[in-house]
Amino acid sequence: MVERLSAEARKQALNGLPGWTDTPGRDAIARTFTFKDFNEAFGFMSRAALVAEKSDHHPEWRNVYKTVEVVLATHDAGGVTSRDIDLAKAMNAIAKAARRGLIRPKLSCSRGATSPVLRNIRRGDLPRPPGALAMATETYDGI
Ligand code: H2B
Repeated sequence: MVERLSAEARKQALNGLPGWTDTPGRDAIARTFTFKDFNEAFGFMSRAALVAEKSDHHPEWRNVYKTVEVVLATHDAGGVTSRDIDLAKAMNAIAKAARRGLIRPKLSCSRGATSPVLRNIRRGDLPRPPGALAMATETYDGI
């Protein structure tokens, strides 16, 4: 099991992590990311989610429009460990790429406009068998 960092080691690690701070009243670190719009924020979250799942280390986070508030702690250890520092570093790198427009959901369109892809999809183009939504929900519940 991975060990909690000492106060000194955590301080040192935070020095190399722009934007991240201690969380008052809790052994955890936090950062609020702000992006250009929802698309950019969600692109960041999608990519970060893949890293989190792959490393079996998951963030506590909250998204409102273009901001993503992240708190990292290792629940099994009851505090901040090297796993949180690694994920924080990855998130900073992903946020940089997202801001440079390198990570965006594919079907993006500016607010109020319709993308060429969506404009060309007509009612009835997409197959929608009866019960498709229920089936999708069941699949997700099963994961
Ligand atoms: N994420 C975080 N942040 N802390 C953990 O202790 C943790 C986790 N534990 N993701 C993992 C999952 C554990 O529950 C599974 C069983 O490996």
